[in-house]
Amino acid sequence: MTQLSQNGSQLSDQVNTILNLLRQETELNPTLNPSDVEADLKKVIAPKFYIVFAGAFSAGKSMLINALLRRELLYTAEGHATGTECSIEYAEADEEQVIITFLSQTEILEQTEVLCSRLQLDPLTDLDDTDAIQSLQQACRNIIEQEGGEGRSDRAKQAKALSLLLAGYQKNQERIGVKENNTYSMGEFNFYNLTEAASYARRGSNSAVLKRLDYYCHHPLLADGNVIIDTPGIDAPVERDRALTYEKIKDPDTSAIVCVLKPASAGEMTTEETELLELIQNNPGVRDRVFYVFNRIDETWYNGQLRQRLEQLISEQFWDSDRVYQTSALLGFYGSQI
Ligand SMILES: Nc1nc2c(ncn2[C@@H]2O[C@H](COP(=O)(O)OP(=O)(O)OP(=O)(O)O)[C@@H](O)[C@H]2O)c(=O)[nH]1
Ligand SMILES: [Mg+2]
Repeated sequence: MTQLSQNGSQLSDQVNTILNLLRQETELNPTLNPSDVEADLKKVIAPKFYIVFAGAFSAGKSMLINALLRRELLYTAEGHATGTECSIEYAEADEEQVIITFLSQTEILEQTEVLCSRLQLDPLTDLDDTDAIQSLQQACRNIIEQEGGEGRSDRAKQAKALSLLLAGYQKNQERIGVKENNTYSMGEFNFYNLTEAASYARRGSNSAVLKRLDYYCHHPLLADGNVIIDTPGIDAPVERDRALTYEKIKDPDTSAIVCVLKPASAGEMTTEETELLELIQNNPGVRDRVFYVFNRIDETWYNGQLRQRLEQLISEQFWDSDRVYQTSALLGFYGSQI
């Protein structure tokens, strides 16, 4: 390990010397971009292994991560819980931290535009126009009422998403940059620990205006460059969430995907889960890096019918995979706390 880091620091010194020379003599190689070289160098001397947890809402992605880290870090709840991408990297025990990144005003306006056009509402042109925001909020309430509740139809879900986005902007206005993605440390929020930040970012109006959360957490599992990525459910009410997970799955930097599935609790795959599996199975670059985790297995212990349906599903659809696991994140987590 010492030998490796010595070699790494020598390599880094040498590459930086060459980069400095190149910066002085730009004519030598005008096509070389020093920041690309620096990024490549970082990958060589301190490689990161990105492990993405993906799946439907309430499958137990966040609970499984909490169980693995043996602490109550991420926010978990029935219903849609995780509202934004969370990455978890290693930190020394006294250097734990969370960095919270906000969307910019431009990105928020783009999202309101998309939602207004789907809902056939007049678009918002200025985020500081409080009258226009109030009338949009009223329009959202009317749509949700007409549709019979928040989760009753796509239209109601979109109205809810728009309403949360507008409320999130008004609540966090002073933190949001015009074009920049402003970042804040947990100290700037007066959070005492990582869990308080996780709770602030749970799905709701705050998460609607967040771009990502970066946790720096002390746990041996994260040492040596392992980075865990928690994602919102692929069937979350905000469409950008599914796009985000799909992008992560296709990203060549992703080392492994933990696909957390919930048929043990639901009895069958949802449409979104089937789509996710098809995406993975039709993509040979990804297929070999996937682990299928059937979570909530405890729910089948006292329900013979659920047990039978799960066994049938696994034997029919996953017979050719040797990376199928059955687990209970809930029991794993509580077990770790004893
Ligand atoms: N019975 C049982 N409940 C579980 C298990 N794992 C998670 N849960 C519960 O299921 C609910 C959802 O868990 P989460 O970890 O928030 O699920 P998620 O996949 O992160 O959901 P989103 O963040 O909404 O995408 C929580 O109330 C958990 O306590 C399990 O193995 N068994
Ligand atoms: Mg979650």
